[in-house]
Amino acid sequence: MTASDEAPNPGGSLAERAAAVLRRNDLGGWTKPAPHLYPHQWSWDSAFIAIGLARLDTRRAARELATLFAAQWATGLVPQIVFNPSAPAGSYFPDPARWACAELTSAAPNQPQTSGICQPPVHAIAAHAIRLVASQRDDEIAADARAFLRQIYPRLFLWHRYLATARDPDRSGLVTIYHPWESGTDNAPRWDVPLAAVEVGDLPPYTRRDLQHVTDPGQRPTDAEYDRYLWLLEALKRARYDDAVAARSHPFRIKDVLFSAILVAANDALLEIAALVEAPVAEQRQIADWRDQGRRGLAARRDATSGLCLDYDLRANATISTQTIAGLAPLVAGGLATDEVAALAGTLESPRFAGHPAFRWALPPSTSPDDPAFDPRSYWRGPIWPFLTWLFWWSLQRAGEIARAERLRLAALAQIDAVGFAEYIDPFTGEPLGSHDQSWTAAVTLDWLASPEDSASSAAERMAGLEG
Ligand code: 2M8
Repeated sequence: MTASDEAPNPGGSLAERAAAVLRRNDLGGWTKPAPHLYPHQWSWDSAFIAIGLARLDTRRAARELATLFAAQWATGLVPQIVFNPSAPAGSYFPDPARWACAELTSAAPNQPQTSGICQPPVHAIAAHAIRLVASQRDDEIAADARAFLRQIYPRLFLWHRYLATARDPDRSGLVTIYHPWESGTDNAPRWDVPLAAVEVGDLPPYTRRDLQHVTDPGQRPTDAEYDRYLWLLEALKRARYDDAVAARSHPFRIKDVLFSAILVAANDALLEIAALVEAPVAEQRQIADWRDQGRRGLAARRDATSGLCLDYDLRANATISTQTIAGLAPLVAGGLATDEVAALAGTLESPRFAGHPAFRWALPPSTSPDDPAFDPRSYWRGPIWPFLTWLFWWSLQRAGEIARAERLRLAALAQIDAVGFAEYIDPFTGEPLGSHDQSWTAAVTLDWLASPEDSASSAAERMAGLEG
């Protein structure tokens, strides 16, 4: 066990253990990502958590998203963190006082307090998943899910409009991020070069809180990275979180292909939701335009030599040439020709990613072992993240690659059964790293166990007694 806090070790089936993790991390209406390391509500964690919760209780899953969207900014931004006022003092940094959002912009809510950046928009995908599961339950549950979609749709539309406009003033189809934390893949090698170009000025002092929750600091970002993270935060504060100002002068401005691909897939989901709630036709057309523009933007970022889709550094006017899982982003966006799907899925399964001969399970690592910056134990620089495996499993299914998707699902379930609900995992040794009992790991496990590919009887057996 590398995490400093002992992992509880309850018995029971995998599904029971996964449900127990979500129950323990449930703070009433929302779920913390991990027992100690992350004591607040995180945006994209909650979306994946809702997908898993839907398998237990679709109303509770809907509430997870509704709680998050109650903190949406007037601009449409859905904040990366919604702060928990009851979190133990000093348990996480940066705290609300450091962000000072409501003091600096009227776009931020006074309550609840939030951070001033965002994360990938998985939410429409989650809302749509809730509806799908609910439609297989009784009439009352299905009706509640439809009511939830009617309530959340305008907020999702505002969120996507924010990303397609304020975060893409040139209408490139690609979203600009202002901070590695916005990508969700915080210390991935793709941010090394642009982060090195950020000159840290007079930084107010701070104490890292994340290191108290892991035994080995090597599993977390370095102090040099944290200084830059905090400096970028100060830069956003100086801009008063104004997108127009940040778009001109912020020292970290990247067209993030994975974020953008998730928005494309989320626009597909939002389009289905829009039809279900009978949204105005003009809005439905707008969503389809955003989606198509996104696909064109991603196609323009494909690198013929590596076959990967590459991020673009707007400040340096340069392509970021690294080999990470984000390079396979077009698979997530969908809408590809059959040969393009086959090429990307082939790369996913090749020794450059999941097919490395020394990997314990054939699962995609966050960074390719071929990248010079690959590190199998350091956070986003190599370890396997089960929720990301889920995203590629889901994408392969959407692309009709059922056999490949099934191979991923079975390997991922075998991995989680062996190591528990770890935040991330060393691809060679299978050692669980970061936090134990990570909520989104438990959530995707529940979804995998209940997915149609699980043989009807064993799925029913595993899920028996879990539904609320
Ligand atoms: C990690 O990021 C946070 C900052 O957002 C951190 O390191 O403190 C990332 O893995 C991110 O993707 C995730 O949403 C968050 C909570 O699980 O932790």
